[in-house]
Amino acid sequence: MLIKTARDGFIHPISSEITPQAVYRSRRELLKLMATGAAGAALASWAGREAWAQGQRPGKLAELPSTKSQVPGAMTMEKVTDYKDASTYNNFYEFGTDKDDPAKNAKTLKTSPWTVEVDGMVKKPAKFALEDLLKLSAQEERIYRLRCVEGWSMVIPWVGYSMSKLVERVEPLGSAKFVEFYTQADRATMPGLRSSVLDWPYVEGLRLDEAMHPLTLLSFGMYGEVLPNQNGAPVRLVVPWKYGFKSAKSLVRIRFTDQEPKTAWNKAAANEYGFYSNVNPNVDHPRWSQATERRIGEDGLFAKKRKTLMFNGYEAQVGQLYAGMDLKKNY
Ligand SMILES: Nc1nc2c(c(=O)[nH]1)N[C@H]1C(S)=C(S)[C@@H](COP(=O)(O)O)O[C@H]1N2
Ligand SMILES: [Mo]
Repeated sequence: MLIKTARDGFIHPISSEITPQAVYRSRRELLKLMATGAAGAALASWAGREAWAQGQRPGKLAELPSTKSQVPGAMTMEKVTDYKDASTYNNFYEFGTDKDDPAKNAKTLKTSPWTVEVDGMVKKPAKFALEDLLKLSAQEERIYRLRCVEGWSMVIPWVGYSMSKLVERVEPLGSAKFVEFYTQADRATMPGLRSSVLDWPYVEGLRLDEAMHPLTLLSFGMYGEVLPNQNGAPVRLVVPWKYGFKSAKSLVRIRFTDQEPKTAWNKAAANEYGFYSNVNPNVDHPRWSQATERRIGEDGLFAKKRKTLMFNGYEAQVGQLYAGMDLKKNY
């Protein structure tokens, strides 16, 4: 659903996921829930993994072989979201603002030939053909949670390699402090560009140390196959400890800079979407709580909302990046 804010006429999504402030359960009840939830989730996880790990790829797109990642924190044991859900419930505003728009409309995205330009404050700027980018480092499988700022989450087996591999290749200058990610903006094939809901192209950014973190994934596939168009083909970012919108889809340019990038969502509503956008249950969005989330696929009548975890559960791996920072200010 979309609403127009009176303040500035921008249109912002109001998802049906968003509920008033969570009502907290008693500590005892919570512990009980966690105990049963953990046991159930572990069993379901094995069932879910088995299904597609035993060669039962979705079978829709080209296979993208990979080996299991050894990066700490890269393989959550949680139940994998069904491919059907992961490929039909999407945010990709270039193809419309409804969750089912990208799956319906992204067929027009032309993913070949594709090049990614890497420039700015680097010793070795380069234009990579997709084929070369694919081979730059070994493809790994990573099972990451991805949580949308709207309050839903999924668990997806991505295929790709650490963004740091690409960063090392182009050799950033000492002056580079940030990385800016530009995505495809083609009016001929992306009907969503007719709307001024965002300032196109969709731009995202990371601090250089965030981009270098081993969990930051340059992704070319999911569920053992190349990315479906609606999930950001042919190459996207996946930053699992940040809200979903930081994971820019269909990348065409990566630029190193000494200035904090002006990102698409920050430009649209600076008080709602900050540069950092780390998943944080203690810092509410100005219009809704971020304390809980709904896991896509768990929508039965009795499905309980899950507690959102600090840094989306990746605190042990990434907490250090933000030591000493006020995360309420740097939202
Ligand atoms: N280019 C582009 N990238 C984007 C978006 C977008 O609208 N355009 N939406 C973001 C948001 S809000 C989310 S939650 C994730 C969704 O990724 P998924 O559809 O693969 O789950 O993509 C992010 N990347
Ligand atoms: Mo999102």
